[in-house]
Amino acid sequence: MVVDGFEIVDEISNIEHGFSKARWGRRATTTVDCEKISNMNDEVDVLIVGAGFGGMYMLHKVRELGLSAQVFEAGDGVGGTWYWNRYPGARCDVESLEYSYSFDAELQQEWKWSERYTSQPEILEYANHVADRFDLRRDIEFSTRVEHTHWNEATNRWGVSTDTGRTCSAQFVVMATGCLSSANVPDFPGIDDFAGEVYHTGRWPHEGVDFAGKRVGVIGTGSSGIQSIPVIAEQCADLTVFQRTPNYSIPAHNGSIDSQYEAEVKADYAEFRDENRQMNGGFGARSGFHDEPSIGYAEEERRARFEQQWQRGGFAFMRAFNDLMIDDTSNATARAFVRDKIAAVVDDPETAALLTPVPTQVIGCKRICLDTYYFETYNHDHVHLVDVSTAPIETFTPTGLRTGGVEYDFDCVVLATGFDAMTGTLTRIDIRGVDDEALTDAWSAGPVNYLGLQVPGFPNLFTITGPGSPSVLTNMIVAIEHHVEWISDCIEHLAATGLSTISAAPDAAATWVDHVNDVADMTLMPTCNSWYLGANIPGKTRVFMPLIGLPPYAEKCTEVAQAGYEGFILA
Ligand code: NA7
Repeated sequence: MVVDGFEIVDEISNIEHGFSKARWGRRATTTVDCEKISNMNDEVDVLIVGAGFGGMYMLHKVRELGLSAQVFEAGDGVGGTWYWNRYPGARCDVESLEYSYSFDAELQQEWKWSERYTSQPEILEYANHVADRFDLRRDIEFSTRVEHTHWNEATNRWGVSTDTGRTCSAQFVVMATGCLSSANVPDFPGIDDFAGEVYHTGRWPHEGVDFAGKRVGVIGTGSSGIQSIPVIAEQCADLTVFQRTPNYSIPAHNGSIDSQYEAEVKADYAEFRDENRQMNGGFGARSGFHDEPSIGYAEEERRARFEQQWQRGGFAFMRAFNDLMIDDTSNATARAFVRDKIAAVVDDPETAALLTPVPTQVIGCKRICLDTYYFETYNHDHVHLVDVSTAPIETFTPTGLRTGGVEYDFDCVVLATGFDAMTGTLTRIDIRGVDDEALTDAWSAGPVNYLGLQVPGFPNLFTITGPGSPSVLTNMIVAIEHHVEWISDCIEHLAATGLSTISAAPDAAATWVDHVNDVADMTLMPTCNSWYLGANIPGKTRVFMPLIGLPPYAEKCTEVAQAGYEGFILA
């Protein structure tokens, strides 16, 4: 029986399931299946949303605490980001010996990566290995998307319902929903009329896509576009790339893993992990970081240093000097170097000019891309570049799309258009806290939070790598491990002290959001329209969401806990 939410409030408020009458009453437009609601009898200590790297480790830690846990995962397997982003060329931009769990010494010793920068299939294999090794699957319900998460003040518990009808009541909810998990599909007119195939890089079909003999359009030149374009170009008959903003990209110089280096790291993995945790982004301690400003270096010396880091590949380039993200003059020297590299690689000067960011575009302001023959790809005759910066895509047509008055025909179009980052997945769930406040209302002026871990008015709800924490500016697994361990210590503390709830104090959260933006303002990071600011989503409040600087952040979190969870309200 499906009825409107208003009509069933009395019925369901009598059921022990963690939802209050008032909460459902407010969701006047929601339809609820009564049979499913009446089956809501699962009770756990901790409900975890998402079975990516955050959710998997959280589950493991909750079990270690001796508590019960349930994970709901929308996909039919573990891996999160690496489950969904199966586009050709998908690869991690952090080196594999660093982009892996450190919490288990044996796990990190036994797993063998094949490449310096691991491909998506291998990371997914690793995620599955972890799930098997720690017997995680028995507490994960796959193909189950959480739709509602409501706080019940009477019981001090969360009620969670899903699209399958499976429901659960929990003392704690941990949102391990990932930072880049809600695909941004721009509202292109006519897209439904296009007769060909449309794929988003973040929702790639499991069976893959056969590009052989096809005319392909790719929209977007962020990391996903830059990784996939060279691979798609190898497979298809004709490729047209629609670029709104050119991007800086550094060659990854990927290859088989250097076995000597691997042996060195594994000989003292714990020390290697510690060194990386001391880095601003939690990675790259051994990538030639030069802890000096570029000021004072002669042009030739500076270029030699950039060249050395360019040859190392990847993010190492931005480690050439320590002031590249705080001093525009210094940053300008780095971007001039990359501009020259693009000009040297791309044969056609007009294409090279289009692919080159304008001189004022700060390098590193948007997350820098790592590529394998990206710029070289444009030297192939069957690869074309269309600038849509001044003439946006007007409309899709039944046979392709139109921009600048020109029609382009395709068999398929790839949207490499990114994500509603950091907040998108959370705000798409109907999350309601104290007084039935919706998270979307609490975050109408940006994601108010304390330490990126909690939102005022949403007790016992934690966000792993949430906005306000270093998250996407770090090696995500380092940030995830830090958060999971902090959250499990916190839950343990509550149990040990006989307390049942913790929630962020509003004043602490307000101060924290200011702090995150003050820190960002000391750098060049807020100078462009990046997804860190929410600037890629029309209408999204422009607030710098991640906190720059992992080591001071981790110290702050420790201090807060040691001071009896200062800034939180414990009850
Ligand atoms: P990104 O980095 O957000 O890139 C999205 C790209 O799509 C970017 O080039 C956008 O141009 C472009 N885009 C978005 N909307 C449109 C429209 N309407 N028309 C034309 N072009 C558009 O997402 P990715 O998936 O590549 O990477 C996300 C992160 O994943 C990355 O930073 C790594 O951390 C891993 P814009 O630059 O906004 O002008």
